Amino acid sequence: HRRPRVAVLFGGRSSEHAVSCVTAAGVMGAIDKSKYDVVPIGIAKSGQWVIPSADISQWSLSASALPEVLPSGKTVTLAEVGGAHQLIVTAPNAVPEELGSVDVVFPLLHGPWGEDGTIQGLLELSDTRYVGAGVLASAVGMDKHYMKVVFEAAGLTVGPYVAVTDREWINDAEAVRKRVDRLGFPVFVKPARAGSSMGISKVDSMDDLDAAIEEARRHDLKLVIEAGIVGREIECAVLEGRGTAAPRTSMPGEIAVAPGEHEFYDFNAKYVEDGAAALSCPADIPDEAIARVRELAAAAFDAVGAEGLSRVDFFYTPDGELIINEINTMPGFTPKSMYPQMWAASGLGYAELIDELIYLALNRKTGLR
Ligand code: G1L
Repeated sequence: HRRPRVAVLFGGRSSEHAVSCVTAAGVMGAIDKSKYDVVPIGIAKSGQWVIPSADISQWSLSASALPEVLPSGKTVTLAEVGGAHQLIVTAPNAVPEELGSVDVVFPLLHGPWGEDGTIQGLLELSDTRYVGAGVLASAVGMDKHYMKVVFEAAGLTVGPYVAVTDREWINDAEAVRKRVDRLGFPVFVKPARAGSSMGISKVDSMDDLDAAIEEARRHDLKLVIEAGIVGREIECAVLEGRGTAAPRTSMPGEIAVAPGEHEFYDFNAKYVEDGAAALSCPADIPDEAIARVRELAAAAFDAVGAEGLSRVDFFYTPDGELIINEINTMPGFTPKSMYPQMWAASGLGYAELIDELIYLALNRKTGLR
């Protein structure tokens, strides 16, 4: 009875390569190695798949020393061996060696080519189990426009927004400006599909709209422009239930951004300046609001058809309304990140969380959807 083999897939071609490496180091450090046979698989910024040294100290770098995956000279491919798809490692000038069949993949990849469902599709095609959301939920979770469409259809309250396609902006920018004007200012201009907070700006007047749109368009030609919402930022961690049990929800947390520190909770606040944005969990809100956040978070998880885990973010307005901001099917996942911290505050530690995610992936019913 061999130990399940867990491949930790990390790095990638996105701007969040470094975040992924740091996260993989966290997971590699906490995963139970007496229970699992753990294989790290890196994707270099060039796109080449590499097997890094298993010594995580080599690639567990601080966020300021942005790492590249260390090439080992081996490349990894998905290939068919004896009728089954397997991950194959090839050393230069050598006969391809089987990495062995992998029982489950931990896909720690962000942004386009990672959390948009493409890696999940590759794993589906190769009949490989993986942790977390499937193709559709990953794609919906990546697209701030379709995410809102799905939330609205499920009866969740989303804030006022407009979606802007490349075609609309190029053909009739004035019509776009008019639609945005109806939202009132400030607005937040966001690429519809981009990792974390890339390309987002807060716009206080029409004078600054075009520049913000052009900035966001560097990341994605489809945009979402949202009305600014006055409210506290409340988040909730959701974990798929075992078997046919309902999704489990953590105690909600609140993002307390130090006044004047950040106009909004941006990439640096999340990943670099570790601590400029602090989580307070459980959030200091009334019990009935806590209960409602947890219900809505589970409803959002089900609305997009998520699996494994998701972090769901809300605005809690001064009149007690809960407006859903977004679902993140691949939340920050270092031991210090909000998702693991909310579970830690709810009694489930980082190592146990990883173990539970692997359990859910290994026991997922596959083949029928
Ligand atoms: F595999 C999980 F559990 F589904 C998973 C996958 C990806 C959890 C968390 C993440 N998060 C990330 O990959 C990232 C936010 C660190 C981007 Cl690199």
